[in-house]
Amino acid sequence: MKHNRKNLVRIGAAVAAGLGAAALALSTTGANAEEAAADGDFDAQIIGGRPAADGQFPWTVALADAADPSFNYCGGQLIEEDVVLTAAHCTEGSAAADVVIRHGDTDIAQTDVYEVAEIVVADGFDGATMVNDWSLIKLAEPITGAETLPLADADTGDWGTLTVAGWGTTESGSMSPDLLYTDVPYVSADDCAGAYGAEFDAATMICAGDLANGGVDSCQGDSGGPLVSADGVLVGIVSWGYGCAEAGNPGVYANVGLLHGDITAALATL
Ligand code: 4AZ
Repeated sequence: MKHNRKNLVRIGAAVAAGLGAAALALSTTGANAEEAAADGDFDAQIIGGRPAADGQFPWTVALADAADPSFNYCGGQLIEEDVVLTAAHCTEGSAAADVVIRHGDTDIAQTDVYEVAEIVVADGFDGATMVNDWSLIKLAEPITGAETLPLADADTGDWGTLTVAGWGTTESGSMSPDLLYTDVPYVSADDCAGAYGAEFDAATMICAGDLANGGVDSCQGDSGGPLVSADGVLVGIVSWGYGCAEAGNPGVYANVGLLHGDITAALATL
């Protein structure tokens, strides 16, 4: 499966156009399921994941359609009691009134629904290249007492084993009702450039996955969600990749350590 990134962009556009769940289902089962099955790696899809325990990812949220809050299409994380950090491609083209935030349980059906006051998409976000793939969502009211996730404030190089979580596509080819997570090894910028050439932008992106074997990865619907280090800081935001969990095609994430200054500057304007 080569251009999962196009599916992802198409979903963003569908959501923005208010097409909702039907468009997502079509796109996911169409391109992704068929191509993954053809690749013979369909059961590799949070892919390689396990159900999260209560309280394991307490700052995790989902973005959902305000017109149909049962339709969640991206992940995100609380970085303040009233601010979510997610992927720009998850919010581009959406007005605050189009989006709600779901939080408070690993079972998506049990999460509470929160209204959005404002969306700020990263300056310099490019939906064709996924450069600067981050945005901030200010909630209408804080989720008082909610845990927040600290941001990496520098790219320290080798992060070792990282963890990614989300309600996105699983081996069944559909979104997971339960929050899943998996461990993904850090992939160096050199190795990621080897995999993706100039499509990997070392100034704004970071990669993770089992480069040699595949089998563990984020996938469609996990976008915007967290890539966290063993010591509990946000290292990356789920962004794109060719396929999901394929050997040689690691997951690509917005590089929070490198984007930290831009993110905190935008945060100060909310
Ligand atoms: C997506 O389409 C997507 N394997 C997210 C993550 C990855 C690929 C695609 C990484 O939202």
